Amino acid sequence: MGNDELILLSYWPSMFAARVRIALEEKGLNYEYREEDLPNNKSPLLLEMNPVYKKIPVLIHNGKPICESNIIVQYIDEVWNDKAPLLPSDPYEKAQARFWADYIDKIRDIGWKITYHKNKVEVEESKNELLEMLKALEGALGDKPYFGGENFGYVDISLIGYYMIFYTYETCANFSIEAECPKLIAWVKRCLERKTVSKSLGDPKIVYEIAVEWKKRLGLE
Ligand code: GS8
Repeated sequence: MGNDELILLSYWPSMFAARVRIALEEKGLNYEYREEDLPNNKSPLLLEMNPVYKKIPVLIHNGKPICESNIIVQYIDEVWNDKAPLLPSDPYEKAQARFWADYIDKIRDIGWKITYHKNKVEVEESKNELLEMLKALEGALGDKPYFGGENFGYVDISLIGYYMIFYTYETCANFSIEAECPKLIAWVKRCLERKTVSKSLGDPKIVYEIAVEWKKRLGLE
């Protein structure tokens, strides 16, 4: 698959796009990165390639689009299956990995409430809900270095992009994830030691500045 053309339609603060960037890096694939101007100035290519959701990330492989970040990561793993396997081969283990990736996808809506809700009680409730989820994830991680065991893989990829927005959640609801979930933050640091991860993630403080900007625009500041 040496002559493949890969184009990634992306948006740097997106934890979903980060998944795809990390997977491509883990597989050592070259790709063309195209930053989208979201939310109001999407490229005609994005609208053409993802007419259903009109969202990034989209991976265009030899002209054909693949949409939805977890589906893209699975696709990358299946097509370039000769190195750095991301999903386990055992069907049960694979089902477990998919279960947790699906669970992780529920964080975003709770995080949105933490970031954008005006009502302090609701922010507090959402913060507690988030911590419950992070603790469940910490339990799933256990004492393993990565979610799948010794090797960095699918569930790690699915979750680590949220590191970009953790600082925003902590600042908006005035709490420390590290104080509540130290093992999970130790896992974050372990993941960040990988070049494939650190080069794929944006600065959490700038992500926070973008959120503040949004809050102003929405009249919440
Ligand atoms: C979510 C993608 C998404 O929300 C996935 O790929 O996993 N379930 C999808 N993309 C956002 C940017 S990240 O917040 C997006 O493209 N938004 C543009 C819009 O909503 O118009």
